[in-house]
Amino acid sequence: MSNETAVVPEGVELTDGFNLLMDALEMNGITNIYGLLGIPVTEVGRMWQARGNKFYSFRNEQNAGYAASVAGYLTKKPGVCVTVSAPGFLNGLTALANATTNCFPMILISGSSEREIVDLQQGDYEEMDQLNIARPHCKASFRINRPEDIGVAVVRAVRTALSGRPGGVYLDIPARLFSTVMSAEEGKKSLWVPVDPAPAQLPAPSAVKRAADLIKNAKKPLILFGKGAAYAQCDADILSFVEETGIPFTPMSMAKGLISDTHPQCGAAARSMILQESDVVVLVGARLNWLLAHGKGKTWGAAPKKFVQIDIQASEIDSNVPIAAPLVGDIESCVNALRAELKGFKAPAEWLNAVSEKAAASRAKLAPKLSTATPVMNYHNSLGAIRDVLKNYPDITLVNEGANALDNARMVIDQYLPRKRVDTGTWGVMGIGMGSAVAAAAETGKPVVAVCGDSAFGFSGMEIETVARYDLPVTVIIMNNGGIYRGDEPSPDHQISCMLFNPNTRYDLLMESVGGTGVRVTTPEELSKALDASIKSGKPTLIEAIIDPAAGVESGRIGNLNIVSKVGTKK
Ligand code: OXK
Ligand code: ADP
Ligand code: MG
Repeated sequence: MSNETAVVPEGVELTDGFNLLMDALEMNGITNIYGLLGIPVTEVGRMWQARGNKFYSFRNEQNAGYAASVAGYLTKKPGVCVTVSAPGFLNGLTALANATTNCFPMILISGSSEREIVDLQQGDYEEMDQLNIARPHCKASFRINRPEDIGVAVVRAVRTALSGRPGGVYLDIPARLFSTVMSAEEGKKSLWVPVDPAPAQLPAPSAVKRAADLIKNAKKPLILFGKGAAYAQCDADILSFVEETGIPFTPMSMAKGLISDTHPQCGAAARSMILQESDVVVLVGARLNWLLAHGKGKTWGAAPKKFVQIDIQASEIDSNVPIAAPLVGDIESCVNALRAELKGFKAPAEWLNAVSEKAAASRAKLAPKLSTATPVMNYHNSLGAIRDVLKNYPDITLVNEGANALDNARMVIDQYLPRKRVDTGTWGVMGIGMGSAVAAAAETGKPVVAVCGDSAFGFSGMEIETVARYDLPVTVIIMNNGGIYRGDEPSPDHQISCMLFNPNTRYDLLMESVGGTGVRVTTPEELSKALDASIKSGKPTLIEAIIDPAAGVESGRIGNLNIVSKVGTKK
């Protein structure tokens, strides 16, 4: 049988699959594992903890997986999630696919049923061909059949997750392997740490010159940062690039704070104008996908546009529109090469002034809405209150999900430091809230505030028990408008509208029931007070903010994607 190993002579010190896996993960610098335990991986959790490491135990694997992926994004090390077989694996797979889509390094490790039964489809406990099901949803899917291969498998998983474009890796471990023994000495020899698992990739000098020439000739250049730039952790180089060139910049949502939203060159509040009027756009770790209207159409205006694109993935270039100057390499190397080539260059001051003026005008226009009370709280004044409190805590991580709760918070809440915003990402996925909050608290050791729509929260709501159990400094704010998009949709006869939830749900009491603090607020003042107290307490808290059911708009800012024919809804 393929997974049997050599017979070990009597008296030789032994190790087993469980221990080798842990040795390999520890050697590779993993300290936190996120997961949900059961047959056949239960001992992974116990043994990991007994070794003095942290195991964050969740209520659903999907949330554990999101946590692992966010840990990967925040730390530039693969986040590890452990699940049981078939259903547990499938729950975790959603998060692995999401990690891969978002370019977050993550390793999903699942126990699996015995190969000989799975392969003949003879009906094992939680039988599933996990190895092949995972394959299209991640960068690589590996199965380990022999204990002496655990070392090489972990090394390959780490290198694959981190190198080039980061992403997810699946490691399949058949149940029997965990308890298969081998000589401890041979086992030790089978483990190693990869040298330089995320190698720098330098751009060709000719490509750098091509990009620099384009930028030098631009009248209205723009730098657009994506979460790849935040992930790259070369924050000081990026700030220097912006300040030396005097080019205005705007962040994609998770790149907010890579350079402070209050920086004088930040054009986030002039977004439409800069996308439309710019002539040369330097994309730094941002894809021209749906979030950027695929680089074309009215979002980008009539002015002819040339793109410089910095990305580690060569096949990303020209994905949607022609890229005039591709710069393929890692962001740190590319940005520094460009800086050297652009020495002495300054973008036209009148362009930066025009952008600053427009941004200042937009901010001034928004300001009164953020501070004006209304009979029932709305997104603007509640988020205005949150923004003002968070100004005093620039190093909290903001987690954000929902539709209106997402779009409005992205617009209203300034970010000041890199990698302090985690949101629904490339897929616009709901349910990342609690997993992300746990990971951010665990990995940064600092407070976290999660602003969630009431619908979005529901996807991972039970994890407030996880937040409370680990006593994490997490404040969850639920923007409760009683429904998806809005809470005032009329219901058909004898039915409840499919877009509504029970408006009397007491989310605050849910938190109380799991041992945290629950607060219900109806005014911006109450919200400010509760949020400030919660952050200061460092204790698990849920603030239920009652929002006007009529406050939201259909699909938030992406209503254009929600296509309905002229025929309309049949009554
Ligand atoms: C930005 N703006 C500001 C400020 N910041 N005004 C004043 N003050 C400040 N500080 C302005 C900015 O200039 C824009 O106005 C506007 O606010 C919106 O900005 P922004 O950055 O949010 O831009 P926009 O157009 O919404 O960006 C497009 C987008 C974004 C696709 C990148 O919408 C996005 O990230 N969406 C993710 C949506 C998502 O994933 N939803 C989950 C799906 S919910 P103008 O005037 O300059 O344009 C779901 O599942 O189904 O519905 C479902
Ligand atoms: P956003 O959603 O913020 O626009 P995307 O996820 O679309 O960001 O894009 C991130 C891009 O960054 C991906 O194309 C990815 O290949 C790239 N990337 C990630 N890490 C690096 C890195 N270290 N160097 C270069 N490019 C990177
Ligand atoms: Mg809602």
